Amino acid sequence: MAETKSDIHLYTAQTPNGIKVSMLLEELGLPYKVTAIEISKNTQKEPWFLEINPNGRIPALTDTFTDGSPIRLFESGSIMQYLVDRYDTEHKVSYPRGTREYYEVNSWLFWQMGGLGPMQGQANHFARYAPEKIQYGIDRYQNETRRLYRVMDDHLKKSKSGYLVGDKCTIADLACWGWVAAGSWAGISLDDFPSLNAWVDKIVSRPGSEKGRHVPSPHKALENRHKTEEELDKAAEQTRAWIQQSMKEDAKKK
Ligand SMILES: N[C@@H](CCC(=O)N[C@@H](CS)C(=O)NCC(=O)O)C(=O)O
Repeated sequence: MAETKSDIHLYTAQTPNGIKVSMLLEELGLPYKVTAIEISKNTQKEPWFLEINPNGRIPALTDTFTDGSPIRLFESGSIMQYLVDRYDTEHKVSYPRGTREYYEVNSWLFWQMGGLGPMQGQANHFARYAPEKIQYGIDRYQNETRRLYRVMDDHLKKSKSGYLVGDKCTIADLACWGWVAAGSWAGISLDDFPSLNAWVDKIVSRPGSEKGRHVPSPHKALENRHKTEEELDKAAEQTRAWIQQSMKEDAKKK
């Protein structure tokens, strides 16, 4: 794609899916505008937002496309692919299309989008947001998330660079990072996954990722590692109330 003047506008919130995109934008050193979406106020369900993302979830991104007209993007993985395709011409955090590494990055990116994110999201739901503790749901999703962490840990153990693909940090690492960093929120400790633990620190030590993780507000997930289950449950109270309310409203819609 031809390089044209960028006009990137990110609609986001402080969540694992949101910070993927701001971490990438900072890694690429791209200028961008940010609108913080208050998901607890359902701003993501307002008509103007649905025009950008019909699915009513963050992150979403708009830009001026190469043909000069607006483009609207949703789904964090697709946003990341767009940004590197169009702007990472020096392949700072991507590999050239058609190379072996390009497809390996895709494998991990899809693994995150189809596995890690949804499974850990459900672990969060059953462990923190369900109105009652349903042990079957908690076990099912925590065990599945733990299995996915083990897959990643085993892979990283063998990686010479300490990154998921090849010799550099890529969008595969950036897509997974916010989720793994928030493991304790889902009730999963990284103590059993030494390579994964080291990888979490390795990504934070990158100035771009470090800056991007604090968009649109400070990232606090790493601090949760030192909190007790009771403290985490207490911290989930407000979100739990919003999620329950939001689910009721969705269920009423035909
Ligand atoms: N697969 C989507 C998931 C997006 C998503 O679930 N976003 C959450 C925050 S992490 C959200 O907007 N939740 C608000 C809601 O469900 O209304 C992506 O990767 O972009």
